[in-house]
Amino acid sequence: MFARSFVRAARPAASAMKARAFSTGARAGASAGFRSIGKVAAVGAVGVAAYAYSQNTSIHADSKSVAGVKGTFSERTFIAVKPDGVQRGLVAKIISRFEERGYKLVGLKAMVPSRELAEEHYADLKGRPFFGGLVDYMTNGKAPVVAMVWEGKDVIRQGRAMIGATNPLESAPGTIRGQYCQVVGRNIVHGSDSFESAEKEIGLWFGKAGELIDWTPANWEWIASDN
Ligand code: DAT
Ligand code: MG
Repeated sequence: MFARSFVRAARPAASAMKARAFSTGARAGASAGFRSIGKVAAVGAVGVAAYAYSQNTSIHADSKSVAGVKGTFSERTFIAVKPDGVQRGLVAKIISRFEERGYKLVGLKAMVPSRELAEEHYADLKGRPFFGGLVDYMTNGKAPVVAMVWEGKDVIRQGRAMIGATNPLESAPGTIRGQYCQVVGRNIVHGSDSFESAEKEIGLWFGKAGELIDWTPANWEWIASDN
């Protein structure tokens, strides 16, 4: 209990954190912590969980980005089921892809974003002819956006691969868009395209303290241990 409330208290608002760079020491420390989880497996499940939890808490230190540490198990990405995906009842299927891959859900909420949030989220597309329509469809309230943060090894790049190409007609079969979509304007899901985008997007959508939950899956060593 104490550890949990300590984490909450120690975690600054995401918007404040996103501008901060990590120190090399913090980066190395966090990644070393996750790598060594396998070494303590012999201590027993309780010991592993306690050890992993204490390591997880360290990734929320003031020196750390909301997108975790790039290239480690703490890397995080922002994934969103857009209103068309929610209307079509595909939320569970999209969550399952990430869950079954062994990625960890650390943030989840349904919301109708403000125009301001949607415009900032898609700021790189401002000036494109479809920008107004894109913002309208994301914000009109005909269905919410289901916003998520997923955590795990290489999750930003892997998330993009799992989602597929922007234009569903070019998305590989078996990707989310390649399986469920036909049109670029209704491609049902968003995923951060880089570490910098993940930092920005997680900060935008999960900017309040306490919105991201740190936890350790009970089967963690079966997903993350190496030989
Ligand atoms: P992605 O969502 O794969 O990162 P993006 O960042 O280029 O792709 O564009 C964001 C969203 O904007 C995209 O998922 C759907 C919409 N969009 C992109 N290009 C479009 C186009 N030519 N016409 C209509 N909507 C488009
Ligand atoms: Mg994009």
